[in-house]
Amino acid sequence: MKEFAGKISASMMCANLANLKETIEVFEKKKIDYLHIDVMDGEFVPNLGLGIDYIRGLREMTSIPLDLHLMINRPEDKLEWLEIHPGDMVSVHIESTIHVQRTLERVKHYGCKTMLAINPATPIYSLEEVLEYIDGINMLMVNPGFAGQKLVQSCIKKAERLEDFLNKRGYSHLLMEVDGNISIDNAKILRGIGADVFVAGSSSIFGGERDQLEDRIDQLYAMIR
Ligand code: S6P
Ligand code: MG
Repeated sequence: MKEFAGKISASMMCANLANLKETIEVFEKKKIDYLHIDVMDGEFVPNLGLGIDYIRGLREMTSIPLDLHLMINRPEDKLEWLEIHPGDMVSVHIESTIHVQRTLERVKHYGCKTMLAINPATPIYSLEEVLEYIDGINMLMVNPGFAGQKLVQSCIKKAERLEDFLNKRGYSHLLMEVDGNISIDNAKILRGIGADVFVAGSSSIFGGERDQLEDRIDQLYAMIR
């Protein structure tokens, strides 16, 4: 178990646009740590997702930092479109570019947290040569592209192996973010393993009626702190 409090990154692709402002007000009241923005290009994943104008609009509504999850090919060419802030977190996928180390250096240049995302089938040993360039790993617990999927069961054991891998190499300080089907139960298991940042979507905070949002946030925080 980590010594610091687990963080919630609220998955904005699960938020209803019709009442976005109220949702953000609840997030501010509850001190949600990050807004998770799934940026998708229809190439790296079979879906299109939250883009530049949406990000700009959110920045006008709130100063909650963004957790930009880039599910796009060749992210290194598109970073400057995103107007990244120093307090943000940015995940690039190891599978999305040939030039992973170069891309991580470019992300770091913005002063944000530099995260490397890995798909369920990507082996942990592929992180070996880039540990010194990152602030954390975003472990996909589903094959990315869609909300509402079921966790790939082998990813729980993989999270255990990742924690062990980092500890053995002296990198236990790196953040472990978990993304996909993070229900209250899965959050509890993953917190026990050592996860730090929990992407909260339809499996947790957005799973019920609108008036349950605050309660659901409280339940999730209770599980990860
Ligand atoms: C998946 C994406 C995620 C989803 C999240 C939604 O492609 O990277 O960030 O937004 O999985 O949450 P849930 O609880 O519906 O899986
Ligand atoms: Mg995501």
